[in-house]
Amino acid sequence: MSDLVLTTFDWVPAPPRGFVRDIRVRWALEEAGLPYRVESVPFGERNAAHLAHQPFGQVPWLTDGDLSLFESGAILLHLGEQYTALMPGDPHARGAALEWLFAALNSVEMASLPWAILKFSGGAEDGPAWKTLDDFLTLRLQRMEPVLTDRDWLAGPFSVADILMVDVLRLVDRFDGLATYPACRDYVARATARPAFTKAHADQMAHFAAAD
Ligand SMILES: N[C@@H](CCC(=O)N[C@@H](CS)C(=O)NCC(=O)O)C(=O)O
Repeated sequence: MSDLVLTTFDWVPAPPRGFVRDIRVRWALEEAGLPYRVESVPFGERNAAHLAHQPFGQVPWLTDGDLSLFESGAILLHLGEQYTALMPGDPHARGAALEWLFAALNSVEMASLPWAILKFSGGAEDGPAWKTLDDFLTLRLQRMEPVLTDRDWLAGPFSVADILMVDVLRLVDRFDGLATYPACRDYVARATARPAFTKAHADQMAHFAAAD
């Protein structure tokens, strides 16, 4: 195992705290019991060194020895490939974890993020654009609900697919968007009760609070 260093912002305003995507990486590292360090880049300035690691000037990225990886999905896939606590070894379960990892990022987050951004910004929720976004998310949640009714975790055992799907869904839950989807809500509650999530969340909150 190499030296693992997770980089996030030095500070963010209060609203996104607890939801900054470094939590996905923290959570995975905690689930696998891997030691890691956290480093910070300025929130207020995206310099060339930052862009060299994350070309969009975003966070997080993870360095694993001399390997530097951006995109939370790629980072979790990288960790999942090495640790069975994060990705099952059985080929069928592993295939399911891969499917759901991409489904979380490409099918559900694609619908949930524009919806959540509008909620965050306090944007108008009565115009045609809002209805389009709300309907798009509804289609995804209506499909997730029966999936999560008959299983605890997406791929059998808990995996990185759950970390990503839960992180995507809990942002919807933050704005009460899961009110009519009890299986989705229970799934988020079940996952966020895990000690690894609790620690990851507390550590992220403490990290940003330390810079206030
Ligand atoms: N697809 C990227 C998204 C990363 C992302 O949106 N990061 C946010 C923090 S949660 C960020 O850096 N926002 C600042 C910005 O976009 O300038 C991932 O999953 O890693």
